[in-house]
Amino acid sequence: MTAFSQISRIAYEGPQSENPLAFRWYNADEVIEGKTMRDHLRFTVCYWHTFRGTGSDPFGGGTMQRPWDDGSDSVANAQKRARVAFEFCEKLGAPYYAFHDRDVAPEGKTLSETNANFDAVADVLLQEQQRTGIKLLWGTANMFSHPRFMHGAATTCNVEVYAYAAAQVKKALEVTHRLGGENYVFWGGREGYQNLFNTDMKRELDHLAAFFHMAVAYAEEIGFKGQFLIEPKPKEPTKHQYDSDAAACLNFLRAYDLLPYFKLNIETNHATLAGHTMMHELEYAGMQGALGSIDANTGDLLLGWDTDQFPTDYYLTTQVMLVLLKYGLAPGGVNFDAKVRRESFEPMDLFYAHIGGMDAFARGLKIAAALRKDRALEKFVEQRYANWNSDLGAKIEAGQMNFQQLEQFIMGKGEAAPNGSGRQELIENVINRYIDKV
Ligand code: XUL
Ligand code: CO
Repeated sequence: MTAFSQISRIAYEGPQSENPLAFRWYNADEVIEGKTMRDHLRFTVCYWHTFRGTGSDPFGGGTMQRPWDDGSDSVANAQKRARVAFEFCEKLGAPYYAFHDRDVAPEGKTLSETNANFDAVADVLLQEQQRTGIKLLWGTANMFSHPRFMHGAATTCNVEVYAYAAAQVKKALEVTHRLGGENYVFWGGREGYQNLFNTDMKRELDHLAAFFHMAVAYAEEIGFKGQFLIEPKPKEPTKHQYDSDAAACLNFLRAYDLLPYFKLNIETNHATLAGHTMMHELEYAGMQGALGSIDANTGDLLLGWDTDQFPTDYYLTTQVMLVLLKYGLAPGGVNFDAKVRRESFEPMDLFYAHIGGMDAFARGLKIAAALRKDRALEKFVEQRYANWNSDLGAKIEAGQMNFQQLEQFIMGKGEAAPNGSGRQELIENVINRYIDKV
């Protein structure tokens, strides 16, 4: 297959390179904090945007030129597309890919026909994985595009749609397992509501939890050892999504005894739609041992929807990498859940987009590692909390103090010790200095 015959394997040429088809920062074998960039970043190409994105928007149809794709819903076309996808990942040097069941294979007239289509394309995916060594980061089921899911899938009011969704996830788990997928993702899709007047929220959440417990039980039954992930998102397509942010997801998982089986897949544009920074969402998940994987993209500050753009901002990637270095990422990865703009319709644009994203993350990794090496930020944090290292602080943190004892302490002093400066502006200057010097 030679869909990209004019392109050879993208090479690392260093920061001075002006070759648009070379990496300036992503040097897969370069070792940082004892691990190669390849192993830190675990870059993943997402099948849905990169190979199924058409460029359509609410105001107009598709624009993408994909000469290898005949536009039909045939299995043969899907198999050909799969081979092209692997040629792309191979030339890019991306070690992983990720898909929804319906991205890779067309739906048939019945679920069994659909499953047979999925198996026929999975045969090609497996062959291509074996040929190239490229691995599956995660699989997932698309339970939001088909009209049957208009009221949701695991939170639908229609019990037979719930059964359909269960059967779909069962199959997606089997195929993900067959392909050696390292994780399995649930993004809420239409799991949410538009209006509480017609919604039994408690019943829907109970159903969702039961669904996840069945998924965990089935994974155990078939021997799938991959990590389950939930991907928080607050808006789109429903007005209120149940998995709205990391805190809401962790609360749900804890309430329904699912915490031991799930981590989170945090996506930048979802974090910003929730009114958080990506760094906040990552830290919130990380501090609870629930940081699983990331969907790397970015939004647009002027647009309030999920624009899924490729991330190119070093400030953002530095923030992300600071948290990922702290908590680690494997078996997760950096999945480019991002799409080229509809005006960037040539196949070549797919390369430019991924090269830019990979370089931005590689440089963010280097900047974050330099900050950590010098303990440039830790120093400020340590200083800020220094008086918690006192006898008083140690006793409070050990749970040995009560309100009466604290009152007695502060009454004895009359006033609390003066505060120190937060030094925010100085810290921001320090970060810029590291961005300049790496
Ligand atoms: C939707 C989104 C999904 C998930 C997988 O906003 O991010 O593509 O990543 O279902
Ligand atoms: Co995503």
